[in-house]
Amino acid sequence: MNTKTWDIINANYLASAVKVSQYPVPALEEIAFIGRSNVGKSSLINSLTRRKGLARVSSSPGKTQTINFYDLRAKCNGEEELRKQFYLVDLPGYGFARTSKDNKNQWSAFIGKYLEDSPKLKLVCQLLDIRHNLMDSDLACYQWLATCGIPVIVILTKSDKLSKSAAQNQVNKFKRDLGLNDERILAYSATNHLMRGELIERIMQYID
Ligand SMILES: Nc1nc2c(ncn2[C@@H]2O[C@H](COP(=O)(O)OP(=O)(O)O)[C@@H](O)[C@H]2O)c(=O)[nH]1
Ligand SMILES: [Mg+2]
Repeated sequence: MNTKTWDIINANYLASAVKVSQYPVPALEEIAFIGRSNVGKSSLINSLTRRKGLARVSSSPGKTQTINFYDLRAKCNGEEELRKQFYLVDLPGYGFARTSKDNKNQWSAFIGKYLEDSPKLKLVCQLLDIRHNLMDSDLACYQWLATCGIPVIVILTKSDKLSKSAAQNQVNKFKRDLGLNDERILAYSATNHLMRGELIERIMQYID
């Protein structure tokens, strides 16, 4: 048996930043998570790291306006020698209801600066609620990341809220709307964690 199986064995909150000088040192490779407020980003981070209280789960959207860095360690097939360390980066949510145009511009400038100043960013996971339709701001965000030349994986969250067939229909719809192949999309539930292993494998492909 020589199939590689990765697991995340350690996760710690490192820092919250609003400017480059507050980013953690040393710069490690990064995987970032982005999505609309309330999409389930904190829940996904907690599920992925198996740390219930690592990222704050909130029912009042739009609170996180900092870039949060977590230090992650992964191990392959339980072997000591096959270990990787990288940062998981939690980006502030976009598109919440009462956002003014100024706020939107601020958000793009803030995230844009992060993308520019992060040469070690390897992958962005864009989260979309599996029950919803693609909104203009989702598409704009996806296209913007693509223009920046950053690999993007789309994670459809809260898949437990739909039946299996309804969930598959939504996967197909988002695939069509965004022009994605199967490697670029995944339905996830932070409630049952079923696709946790699969998501970790996909993420680890981007870490050297
Ligand atoms: N059923 C279900 N609810 C979820 C899931 N992920 C998040 N939620 C709920 O959605 C709400 C927002 O989640 P949160 O992680 O705070 O979203 P964030 O604002 O994107 O960080 C909370 O009430 C969560 O309990 C999921 O996979 N399944
Ligand atoms: Mg959150």
